Amino acid sequence: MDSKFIGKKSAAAGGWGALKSCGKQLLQSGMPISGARTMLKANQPDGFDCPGCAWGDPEHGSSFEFCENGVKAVAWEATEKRATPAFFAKNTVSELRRLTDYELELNGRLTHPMRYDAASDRYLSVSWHDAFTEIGGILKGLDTPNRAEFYTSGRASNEAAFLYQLFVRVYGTNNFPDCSNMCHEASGIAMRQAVGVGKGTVLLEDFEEADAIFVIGQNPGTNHPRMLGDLRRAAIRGARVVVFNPIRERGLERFSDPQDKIEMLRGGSTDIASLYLQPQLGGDMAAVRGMAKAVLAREDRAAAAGQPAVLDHAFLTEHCADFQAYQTAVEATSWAEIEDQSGLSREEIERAADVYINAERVICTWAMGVTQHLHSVATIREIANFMFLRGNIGRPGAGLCPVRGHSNVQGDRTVGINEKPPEDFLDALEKHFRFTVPREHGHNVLAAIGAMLDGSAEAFIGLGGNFARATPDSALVERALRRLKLTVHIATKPNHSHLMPGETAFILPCLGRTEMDLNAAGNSQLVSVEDSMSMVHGSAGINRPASPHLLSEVAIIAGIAQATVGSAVVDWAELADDHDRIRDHIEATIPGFENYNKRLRKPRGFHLRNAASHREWDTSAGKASFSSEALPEETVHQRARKGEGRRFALQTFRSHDQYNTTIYGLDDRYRGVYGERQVIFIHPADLKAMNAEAGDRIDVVGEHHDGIERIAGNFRLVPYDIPRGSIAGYYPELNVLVPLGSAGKESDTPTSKSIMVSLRGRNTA
Ligand SMILES: Nc1nc2c(c(=O)[nH]1)N[C@H]1C(S)=C(S)[C@@H](COP(=O)(O)OP(=O)(O)OC[C@H]3O[C@@H](n4cnc5c(=O)[nH]c(N)nc54)[C@H](O)[C@@H]3O)O[C@H]1N2
Ligand SMILES: Nc1nc2c(c(=O)[nH]1)N[C@H]1C(S)=C(S)[C@@H](COP(=O)(O)OP(=O)(O)OC[C@H]3O[C@@H](n4cnc5c(=O)[nH]c(N)nc54)[C@H](O)[C@@H]3O)O[C@H]1N2
Ligand SMILES: [Mo]
Repeated sequence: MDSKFIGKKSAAAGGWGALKSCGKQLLQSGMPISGARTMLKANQPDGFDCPGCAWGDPEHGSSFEFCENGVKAVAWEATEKRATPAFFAKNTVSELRRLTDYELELNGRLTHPMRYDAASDRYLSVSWHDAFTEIGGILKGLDTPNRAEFYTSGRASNEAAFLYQLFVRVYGTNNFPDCSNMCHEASGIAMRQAVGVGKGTVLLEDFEEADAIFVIGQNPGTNHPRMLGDLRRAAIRGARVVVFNPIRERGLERFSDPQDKIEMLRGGSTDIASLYLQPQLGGDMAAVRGMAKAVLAREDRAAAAGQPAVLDHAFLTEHCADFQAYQTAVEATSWAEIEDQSGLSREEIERAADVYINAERVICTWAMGVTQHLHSVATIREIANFMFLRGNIGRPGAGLCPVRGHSNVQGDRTVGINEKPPEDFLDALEKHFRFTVPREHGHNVLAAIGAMLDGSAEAFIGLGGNFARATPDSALVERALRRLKLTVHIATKPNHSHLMPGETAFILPCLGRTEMDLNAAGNSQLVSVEDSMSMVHGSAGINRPASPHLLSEVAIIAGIAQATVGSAVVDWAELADDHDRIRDHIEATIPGFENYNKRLRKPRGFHLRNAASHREWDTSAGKASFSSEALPEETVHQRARKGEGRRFALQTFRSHDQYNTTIYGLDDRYRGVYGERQVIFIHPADLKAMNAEAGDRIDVVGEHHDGIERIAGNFRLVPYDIPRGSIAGYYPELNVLVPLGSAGKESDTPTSKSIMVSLRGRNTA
C-alpha cells in the first residue's frame, strides 16, 4: 500500500518549520509583502486583534507576537483572490457542492451581495437594498419570530454581537444557537456552578508565577501557538508542565520559539511537558479524581506523622461548601475504577499528584478534549474540586483557565449572545431601550437543528461560521437548511453552508478583522473583543477592503434590522455610523464596561472584573462549591472495549493546517501527515490486529444505532502513539459520524470527542 503521505514529524513545534510555513502561506495568498506588513500590526495596541485564537496578548508586546497559525489566519483573510459574481456565474451551486472545503475557500474573498436563483441554480449579484428588503419581508411574514434561528460564530466583535442580539430581541426571540454551544459551553456551566463565574480566573501574568501548569485535553501547538511561548517561559523558569492527552502532541513535548534568536540559530528547542500522561478518551474525570485521592491520602499521612498539612484548610473552611461530601465521594471511588476508566496506572496518577502537591501555585488549563464529551460538566467540576484542595484559585499564579476557541467567543456571550439570557440582563435591556423583551428561552445549536428538521424553524441567519459543516450529522443538517424558507449567511469567504440555499437565500459579504472600516464621514471605526483572560481591547483593521461593495458586520445587521423591525425602538443607522454609540449602550446595560470608549483606547484595553479571582463566590451556596458526582458509569472507551477489537472510540480534532472548517492546506506537519486529510490515527497493535498496514483504506462506520446509517468513506490508516481502542481523525470531514442524538449532560454539546465507530476494510485492488 502506498503510504507516502506519512512522513517525518517535526522534531519540535515552532522553529524553522514554522517560519517556512509562514512564507508559504503568504505566497499562496498572493501577498508576500503586504502580508508581512499586515502581520506587524497583529495584536499590537494600534492594530487589529488576531482572528486566530483567544489567547491573551502580553503587556509588553515584543515587535510582534509571532505565531505561525496567526499568520495563516491573517493571510487567509488578506488574500488577493476573489470569489466574484463571475465565479458564481461560472459554477452552479450543485457543481460547487462537489468541491472540498479547501477548494471552495481557495476561491478567495466574497465581493458582492449574492442572491440564489433557483432557475439557473446559481448565485446572482443583488443590491444591498434589495437584499435587506427581501430578508426583512420574509422575517416579518413568519407566524412567530421563534421560527427564525440566529446563529453566531465567535469571531463577531462585541459591537456586531451586541447589535445582533438587540435586533433579534426587538424582533422577538431568544433563538441564539452559537458556536459556543459546540465548544466551551460545559466550561461556562461547570464554572458557574463551582465558582460563580463562567470564565477563566487567571491573567497572562499568572503564567509567569505558576509553579505547575496542568494542560488537559488541549493541543496548543496548533490551536493556541502563542500559549506555547508562555508554557516555554514557564518551563525554562523551572515550572512543571503536566499534560493529559491520549495522543502525543509534538507542541506539548518540545517547542522551538521562533522569537528566540539564539534557540533558532542553535537549532535547539525547549522541553515543555515534564510529565506527559496518555489517558483513554473521556478518562479525565477518573484521572483527576485519582489525583485528588492521592492528595487526600497524602494529607492523612501527613496528619498522622505530625507533618505540615497538604490541604489548604483555611481556604476549605472559609471559602468552600460541600467538602465533606466530596471527600466521601473520593473515598468511595476505588483505584481499580480509576485505573480502568482513565486508562492510566495508579503510579502515573500519583506522579502527577506529586507535582500538584509540591507546587505552591497551580494553573489548570483545558479545551475541547475535556468539553466535547458526555460528562464534560462533571469533569470540569472535578477539575475545580481538585484545585480547591490546595486553594489554587484567586491568588497569583493559580487558577482555572478554559482556553477559548474563536477570538471573540467569550465576548459574544458577555454582550448577550445567549439562548438562556440572565434575567438581569434582559431587565437592563428592557429598561434602557424600552421594549418588551422576549423572556422565553430560545434554541441552542441542537435545538435549532431539531426545529429545522421538524419544520418548526423556517429561517436561518448566520453571523459568520459554517453551520452545515461544523454541526453534527452534517448530511442531515445540509438537507434541513435547504428546506427552509430563508437562509442568510454573513461571511467573508464561500463555504459549504452557502451551498445549502433555502427557498430564498443570500450571501452577504462583510469586512474582515484586518480591514479598515470607514464610516460615511471617513472616520475609521474600532471594534472590540474579549480574550480568554477577560481582557477587552480594541481592534482596527489596516488593509483596504477586499471589495468596495463590502459592508461591516455592524452595517449589515443594522440594514437587516431596519428592514425588519424599523427604527421605532433603535435608530440602527445612527449606531452603524458610529461604534462609540453602540459601546455606550453596552456600557449602559452590561456591568463592567464603565468608561468603555475611553478604556478601550488604552494600549492593552481593560480587564473585566472576575469575582472568583477575588475569592467572591456568586454561587447558590455563596462559596466555592465542591461537587461529589460518581464517575460516569461507562466512558466511550469502556464501551468500545466491549466490542472486542471491532469497535473504536473516535475523537475528531484539528490538523495543523486548518481553522475549524477552513482548511489552509493538506499537511499536518507535527503529526507527520502530508497532502492528505482523510486519515485515521490508530495504535500500531490495533492496526496489526486488523491485519492492516499503514496507508490501507477503510470506511469509518458509525455505531450509534438510532436508525441512521453513518459512513465516512475512504480514509487511510496512520499508525500513531495513541491508546489502544482509541482512534482520531479530522473535523469537519468526520462530522457525518457525530450523532445529533449524543450530547453532553447539561451542556448539550455534541460529543465530537467520543464517537462509537467500527472500521471496515475497502477492496482497494
Ligand atoms: N490554528 C487553529 N487555531 C484554532 C482553531 C483551529 O481550528 N485552528 N480552532 C479554535 C477553536 S474554535 C477552538 S475551540 C480551539 C480548539 O483547541 P483544542 O481543544 O486544542 O482543539 P482540538 O484540535 O479539538 O484538540 C483537542 C485535543 O484534545 C485531545 N483530546 C481529545 N479527547 C481527549 C480526552 O478525552 N482527554 C484528553 N485529556 N484529551 C483529549 C486531543 O488529542 C487533542 O490534542 O482552538 C482555536 N484555535
Ligand atoms: N466534529 C467536530 N465538530 C466540531 C468541533 C470538533 O472539534 N469536532 N469543534 C466545534 C467548535 S469548538 C466550534 S467553535 C465550531 C466552529 O463552528 P463555526 O464557527 O460555525 O465554523 P468556522 O469554521 O469557524 O467558520 C468559518 C467561516 O466563517 C466565515 N468567516 C470567517 N471570518 C469571518 C468574519 O470575520 N466575519 C464573518 N461574518 N464571517 C467570517 C467564513 O466564511 C468561513 O467560511 O465547530 C464545532 N464542530
Ligand atoms: Mo471552538
